[in-house]
Amino acid sequence: MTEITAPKSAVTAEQFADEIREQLKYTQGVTVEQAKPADVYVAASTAVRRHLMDSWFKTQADMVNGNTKAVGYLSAEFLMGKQLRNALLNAGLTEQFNAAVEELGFSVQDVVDAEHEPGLGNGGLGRLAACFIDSLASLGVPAFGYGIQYKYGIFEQKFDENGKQIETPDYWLTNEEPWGHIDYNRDQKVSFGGEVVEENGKKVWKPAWSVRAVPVDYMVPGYASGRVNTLRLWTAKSYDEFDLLTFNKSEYLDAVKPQVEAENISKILYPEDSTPQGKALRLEQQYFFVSASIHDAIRVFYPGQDKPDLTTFADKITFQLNDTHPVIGIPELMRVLMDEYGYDWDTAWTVTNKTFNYTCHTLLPEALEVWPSKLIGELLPRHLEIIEKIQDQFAAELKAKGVDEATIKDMAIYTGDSVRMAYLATYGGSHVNGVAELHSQLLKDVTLKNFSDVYPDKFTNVTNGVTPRRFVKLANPRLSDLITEGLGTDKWVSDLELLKGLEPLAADDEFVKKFAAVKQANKVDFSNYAKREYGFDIDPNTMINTMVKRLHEYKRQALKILAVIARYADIKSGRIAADDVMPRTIVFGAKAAPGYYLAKQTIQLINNVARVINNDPDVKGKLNVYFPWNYNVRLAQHLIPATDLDEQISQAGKEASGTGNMKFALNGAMTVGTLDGANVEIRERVGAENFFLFGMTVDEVDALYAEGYDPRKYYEADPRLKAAIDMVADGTFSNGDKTVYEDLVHDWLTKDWFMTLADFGAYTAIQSEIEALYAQPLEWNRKALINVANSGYFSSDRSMEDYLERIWMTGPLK
Ligand code: GLG
Repeated sequence: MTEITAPKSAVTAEQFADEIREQLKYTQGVTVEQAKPADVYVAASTAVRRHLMDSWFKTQADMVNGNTKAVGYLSAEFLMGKQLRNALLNAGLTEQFNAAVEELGFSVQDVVDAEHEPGLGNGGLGRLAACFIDSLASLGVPAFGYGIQYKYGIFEQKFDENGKQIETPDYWLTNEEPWGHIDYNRDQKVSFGGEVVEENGKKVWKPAWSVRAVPVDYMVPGYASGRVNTLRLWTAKSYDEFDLLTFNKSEYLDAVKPQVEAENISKILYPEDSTPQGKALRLEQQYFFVSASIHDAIRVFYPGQDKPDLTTFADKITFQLNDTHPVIGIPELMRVLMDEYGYDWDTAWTVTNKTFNYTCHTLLPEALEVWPSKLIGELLPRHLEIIEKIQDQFAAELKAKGVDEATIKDMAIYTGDSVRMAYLATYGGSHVNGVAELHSQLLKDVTLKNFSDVYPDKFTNVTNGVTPRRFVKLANPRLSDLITEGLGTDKWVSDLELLKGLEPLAADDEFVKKFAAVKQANKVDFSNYAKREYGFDIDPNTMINTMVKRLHEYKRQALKILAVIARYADIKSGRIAADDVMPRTIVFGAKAAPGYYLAKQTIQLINNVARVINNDPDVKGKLNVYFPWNYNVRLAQHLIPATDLDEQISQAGKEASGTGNMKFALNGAMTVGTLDGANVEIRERVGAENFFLFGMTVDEVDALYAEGYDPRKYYEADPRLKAAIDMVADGTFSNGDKTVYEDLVHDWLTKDWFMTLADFGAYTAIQSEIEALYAQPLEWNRKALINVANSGYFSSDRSMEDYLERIWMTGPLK
């Protein structure tokens, strides 16, 4: 007997069809006959939302009336992915929806496809935020996600005829968007600029301009918890929409200028910040959403109170700073407490310090934000004063602790010229955490060493996780059914450690064969999807070998493509007979930051390697490379379940955690990877014999830097590496034009900052191990199944439990 615990609504398919009809008729004003799939999508989404409404109200009421501290997750990014399927799952309406849509004469696929994915994030950090709020709702923990409803999210990526990345705006809000509810009546005023004056011995900020922050609320339904939390994304509006006087002088564009300026704040995710205007806009965005969120929390938790007792604020809500973007919240809460509510400095500091915690997501020093003081002074003069005072207090505290002058200077939050947001966050909040064990250790040993020496108790680790709802249950229904069959229960969806129960089944050949059949069917599905969406002809009978993540030098897509080229050269030169080659399809997915030259060159190279190889009859069916453009959550959900081999090949000590690695392991892919980020913990859990490890360790990397790294040495010493780089240089992948990849080749041979060349030998050596195992499907799948069985730890539910226990000190609603 299989135990089924998934949510299931009592509503029948017929009733749900009626609800859709009613929405179509009374809200959207179309008949079923006139309706397009996009209309049905809106109607069905609205209908599901209605089913979640009571739980949403109850969760909010229990949160405010109960005594459970809430979590406010402050994040510049929430990379949510599509909403409809997830909402249906949590409302227990999936089957009813499928049947109802067909009854209405539509294809489920068409209706689901009508949803445009909100791309309100870049990559790992934004997707992590989305997983976390899903888990908090599923655990029944009261929480808000607070961020920005960007009008344009991450750019839509296309490739031109030369394989270059083209960025186009992502108009995700052009059609009706049924999930976000804009609430004009709960707006907040956010001010900028101006000056600080003294009035009756008190500092008073006289801002020069203000924007109206209007919340757009997204429901965050929990799985089987009966709870629905809120993702509150702020949109910027102007107080003076339109200047009639100016307009009547026929200065039409000037008449809407204030509106345009205000709305720019929530216009786009990460505006280009190489110009001073761009920098200012980013800081405006950060302050905008953080200030609105702090005031919102006061409104929510002290309803109707003119003189709330904000000394209890940290008992009502704890704010998690997702990276440095929201760190301006620290001086903002100080300002609110002192200037708006009249508390003294010390009281304000105690409350602020207790309220905030900081998660660092990087080890690259350039990714820790530093703002010019001048800019802060212009936009937020009162905050700069507060930061200066925080610095004075901090320096005095360090001195009292016996820290020497030079170290105090090193640790400065405010240096005179600039403000280091990571330092402000570390000092201003109660806890700092890294996102995987290795990363947290390196934060303590290197990046924030001085801080960890003085404040060791602040530092902790929480290893990242991913939500099993979206990334297994929704993305991989076949595997989900097999897991449920194997475990005799579907409880694993909310208690992922139960996957451990699959481990004995790895010894059962029949079960392993079923597992292999699931993978094969997923590969066929993906092949069809890739054909439909991209026109690719992917052979599902080849190994699907995937590398998907942002394009960055440290992640080393270059290592992968050089290995592909070397293999191509092997076949072309006859070093390996084509018949001896194990057929592989390599799939890349990656966006490069628009201003990141070498990353864009790498994209162009991958596309052109794909073009040359895929059109070469000598390697046909043996080696294929595909690069579906615009990698996003949707594509991830199709590709991850179909992948045999996943690449996590960053230089050791550079990838803070990685979360793709977790999604692949959970979906039964094998990983080839370095000892970096969460790879370390994945390997520990699944067993060294079930993970393809290669490459230098952090210590080896450091030693090589210290000794003086010369990439050319590796080029000269390894004929296969040399052949591959020479092919890039000689125009093989640029129609004979040797200039196209000149800069890339030059960088590899002279700098190679992330030691791609040094790891090339180890990386290509492990390929024979990989291919030997893949040639034994039963053994491969046995190991892949063991990966699934031991990846339960990487549920974001577990991450949330760790945060609750180590940092937030709160729990589920009673
Ligand atoms: C990061 C890191 C990733 C990490 C993710 C979530 O680069 O290694 O998995 O955050 O913590 N800046 C990022 O996107």
